Amino acid sequence: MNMANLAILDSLKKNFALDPECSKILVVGLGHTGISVAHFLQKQGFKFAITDSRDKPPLKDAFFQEMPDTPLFTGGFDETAFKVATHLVVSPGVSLTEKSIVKAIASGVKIVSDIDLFACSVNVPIIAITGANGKSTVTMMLGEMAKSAGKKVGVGGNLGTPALELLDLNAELYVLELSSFQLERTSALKAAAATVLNVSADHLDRHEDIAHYAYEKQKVFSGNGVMVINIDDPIVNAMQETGRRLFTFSIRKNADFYIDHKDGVEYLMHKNDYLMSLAELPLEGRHNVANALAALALGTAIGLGQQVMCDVLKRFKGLDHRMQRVAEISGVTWVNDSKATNIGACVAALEGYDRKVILIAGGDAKGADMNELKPVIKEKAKSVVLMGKDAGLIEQALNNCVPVYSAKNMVEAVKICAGIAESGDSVLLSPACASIDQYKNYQDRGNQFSKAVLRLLA
Ligand code: UMA
Ligand code: ADP
Repeated sequence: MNMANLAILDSLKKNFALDPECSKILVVGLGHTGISVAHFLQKQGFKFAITDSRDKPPLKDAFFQEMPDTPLFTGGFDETAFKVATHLVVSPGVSLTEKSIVKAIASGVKIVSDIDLFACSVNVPIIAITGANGKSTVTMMLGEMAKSAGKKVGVGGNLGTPALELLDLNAELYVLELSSFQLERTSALKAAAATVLNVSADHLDRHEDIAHYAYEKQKVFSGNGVMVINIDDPIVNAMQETGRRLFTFSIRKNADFYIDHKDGVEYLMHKNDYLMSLAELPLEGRHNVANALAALALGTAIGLGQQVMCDVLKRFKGLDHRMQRVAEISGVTWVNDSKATNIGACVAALEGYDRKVILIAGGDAKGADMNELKPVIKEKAKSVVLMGKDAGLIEQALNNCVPVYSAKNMVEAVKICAGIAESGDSVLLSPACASIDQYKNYQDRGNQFSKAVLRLLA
C-alpha cells in the first residue's frame, strides 16, 4: 500500500529535508528514471527542473509535450541550475564524479535517488536484489512466487520499470532489482529482505575497483531486514552482520538453502526439507541453481509457502537473452546469452557445458581485466569468434590458447561459426562485454544473433 501524501511528505522531510515550500530540486538525467521522478515530484507538489548532458535525450520531445512549463536544460549540465539546487535526484546512468555534481555535493547539496523517493513512499515490505549477475532472473522468480502465492506484488527497478512507476499499483509487496549505480546514491532504503547474489568485476569504468563496487552493493543490506547471503562467494560472505536475521545459500556446501543427494538424485534443500529435485528445474546451468536457492531463501524470509515457490521454479523458463536456445540446425545448437555483459556471466555460461563450445564474445569491456577469461576459455572453448571494440583485448589475453577468429559484425560472426561448427557442437553468444559499442542494447545484440542464426535455416 502507498502511504498517503502527507505521510510521504513527512518521510521526505525527515530523511532528506525535502520540503515543497522551499526545496529546489534538480533532476539529473532525462531517461526512464528522470521521467518517473518528474511524475512523482509533480504529484507531491514539488517544484523542480531537469537537466541532461545529451543534446537530444530520446525522451525529450515526449517530456516537453507533457510538462511544457518545467525548466529543461539539455546539451550539457547547466551550471546555474546546479548552483540554485538544494537537492539533486541523480539518474543511475549519470556518474556522481561528474564535475557539476562533485561541486554541488561539496557545497552541501543533498543527493537523493529515485529508490530513496520510493522507499519514503511505501510502508509495505520491499525485497531488494542486487549482485553482479542473476539479479533479473532472481527478481522475476521471486515476483512470480509472490504472485502465485496470491500477493499483490510490484516488480521492477533496474529490471526495467522504474521503482516509482510501481507506486500506482498499491501493492502489498515490492520486489526490486537494484544496480550498483542505484545503490551508491541511495540512503533511505530499508528492505525487509535483501541479497547480494555475487560480486565479480563489472562496471569498473564507473567504480574505482572491485572493492568499491562491492561496497556499493552492500548498501542493499541497510536497515535491519533479513540478509540472504551466498556463502560460496567470499566477498558476499564477508558482508554477514552479527545480530541480523540471516539465511545462507550455497551450491557447494551446507547452508540454510543448499543441495543434497538422496538415492543418486540431487535435491534443493531447506535445512532438512527436500524441496524438489534439480532435474525438475527447467533452467540450464549451476548458476541458475544458485539463483533458485536465493529466490527460495528470499521467499521464505517473507513467509511464502514452500510448495508454491517450488511450483513456480518447476515452470520457470528463464528470461530472453540469458542462455536462451535459439535453434538446432544440422545438429548444432545455437544459444543466445547476450545478457552476459561481464566476465562472471560468461564464465558461468561456459562452466555449465560438459563439452567444448564455439564462443562468440567481445564488445565494450567496461574496464574489466580480460585475462580472467583465459582459463575457462582454454578449458571449455573449441574456438572463439571475437567482435566489437575490445576484441583486441580479449585476443591478447587469450594469447593463442585456442583458435581465434575476428568478425566485423554479428552476421559475419554467425557465418564463421556455421563454417567451423560440426554436428553435436554448441555455438554460444556470451560476450563478457557490454553491447553499446555496436548495438542499442543487449536485447538488440541478442536479436541480431537470433536473426542471423535463423537466416541459416533459409
Ligand atoms: N545519460 C547521459 N546524460 C545524462 C543522463 C543519461 O549521457 O544526463 C546516458 C547514460 O550514461 C546512459 C543513458 O543516458 O547511457 C541512460 O541513463 P539513465 O540514467 O537516464 O537511464 P534510465 O533510462 O533512467 O534507465 C535506468 C537504468 N539505466 C542505467 O542504469 C544506465 C536501467 O537499467 C533501468 O532499467 C531503469 O533506470 C529503471 O530503473 C538498464 C541498465 O543497463 C537496464 N542497467 C545497468 C546494468 O544492468 O548493467 C546498470
Ligand atoms: P543481471 O540482471 O544481474 O544482469 P540476469 O539474470 O539478467 O542478471 O543474467 C545476466 C547474465 O548472467 C546471463 O548471461 C546469465 O546467464 C548470467 N547469470 C545469471 N545468474 C548468474 C549467477 N548466479 N552467476 C553467474 N552468472 C549468472
